Amino acid sequence: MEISFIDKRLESIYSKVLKGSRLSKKDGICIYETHDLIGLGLIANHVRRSLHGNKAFYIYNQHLNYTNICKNRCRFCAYARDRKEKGAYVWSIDQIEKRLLERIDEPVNELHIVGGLNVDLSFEYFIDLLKTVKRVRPNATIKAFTCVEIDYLSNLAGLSLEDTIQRLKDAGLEMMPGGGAEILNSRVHKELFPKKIGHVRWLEIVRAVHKAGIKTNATMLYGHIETIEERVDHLISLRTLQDETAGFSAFIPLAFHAENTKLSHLPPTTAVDDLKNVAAARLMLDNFAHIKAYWVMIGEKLAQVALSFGADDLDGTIIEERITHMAGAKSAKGLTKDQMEDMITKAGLEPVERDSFYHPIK
Ligand code: V47
Ligand code: SF4
Repeated sequence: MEISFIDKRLESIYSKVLKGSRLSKKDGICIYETHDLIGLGLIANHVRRSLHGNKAFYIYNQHLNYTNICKNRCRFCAYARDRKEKGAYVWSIDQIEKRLLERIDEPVNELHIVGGLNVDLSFEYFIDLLKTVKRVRPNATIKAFTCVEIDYLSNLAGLSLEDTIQRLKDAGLEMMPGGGAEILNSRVHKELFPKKIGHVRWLEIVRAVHKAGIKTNATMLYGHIETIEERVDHLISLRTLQDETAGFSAFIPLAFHAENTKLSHLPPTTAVDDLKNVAAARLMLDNFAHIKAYWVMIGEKLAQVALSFGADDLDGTIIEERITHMAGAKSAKGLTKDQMEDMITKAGLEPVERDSFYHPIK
C-alpha cells in the first residue's frame, strides 16, 4: 500500500517494516516525536493486520486485589496504604473465596490477582490463596503476582527464585501479569519507586519465570517524569529479553493517572500520546504477538480507536478494577461481554473471546 506521509521520516520506518527489518532506537524516538499521527497509525495498523487480520481479542476476566497494604509506597501509586491508614484492607482466604463465589455463575476465564507487599502475610497465605482459587474456579487461568511480588515472596520464604516460582506453580500459578516494570531505568527508579526492585532485578526475575515455563506480560507506565529516550530504551530492553526467552505474551502501555498520588500536579496523558504509545509498542516490539489497549487507563472510546493504531486486544471485562480508579480513572469499573463485542464490531473488526493464552473460546 502506498502511503503519502506528512512526516517524510516515516517513509524509512515504513520501508523497514515492509521489509521485516528491525526498527532502531532512532526510529523509536521518531515514532514518539512525529506529528503525523495518521501516518504512524497506518504503519502500525499494517503490522497489526498482518499479524491478526480482522480479529480483535478480549477475555472474560476478574481482578482480585487481595491487599492494598504495601511497604513500598511508590510515588505514582494511589492504591497503597500503610497498615493503620484509613482504607487499608487485606482479604482473608475466606473473603477471597466469597468474592469468587459471588460471581461463580459468570463465565470467568482468567483471574488477575495482584496486591501490595504486606508484611503481615505469610508465604503460606499465598500458597493457600492459589490453591483456594484453583479449587473454587478450576477452569479459570490464574494470572497472578508481578515480579515485585515474586522477589518479595522469595525473600519471605527464604527460597531461591527458582524454588519460589516452582512452589507457586505447584499451587496453581499459570501466568503472570506485566506490572511492576514501570520504566526500566535507574533514574526514574530512584525518583519514583526507590523501594521497589529496579530494572536489573525485574528483568532477572522475568527471565527465571520464563525459564520455568510461565508466560508473562510486560507493561510500561508512561506519562510521568520519563523521557522519550527512556521509553524507547524500555521497549528495546523488553525486545532483547523476548529474543532470548520468547516468554512474553502481550505488552500493555499503562497511562499514568496522577490523582491522589505524590505526582498529582502532573497533567493527564493526551489522546495523541496514548495512541503513540500503542503504535510505538506495535512497531518496536516486533517479537511480541499482542499489544493491549487497556481501556481502564485510556478510556473505552480511545481504546476502540487504538484497535486501528496497533492494538489487537482490549484486555477484559475486569469487573472490579481498583488500582487506576483510586488514581482518578473515569472509565467504567467493568464492562459486559456485549459491551466489549460491540466496541470491537463497531471498529469494523471481528471480536474473538480468548483464554489467557489467546486460544479462542468456543
Ligand atoms: O504495576 C500504578 C500501574 C500496574 C498507577 O498483564 C498505575 O494483563 C497508572 O500491570 N496510574 C498494575 N498506572 C496494572 C497492570 C496490568 C493491568 C492490566 C493488564 C495487565 C496484564 C497488567 O499499574 C502497576 C503500575 O505500573 N500503576 N499506579 C497510576 N497511578
Ligand atoms: Fe506497592 Fe505496587 Fe503501589 Fe508500588 S505500585 S506502592 S509496589 S502497590
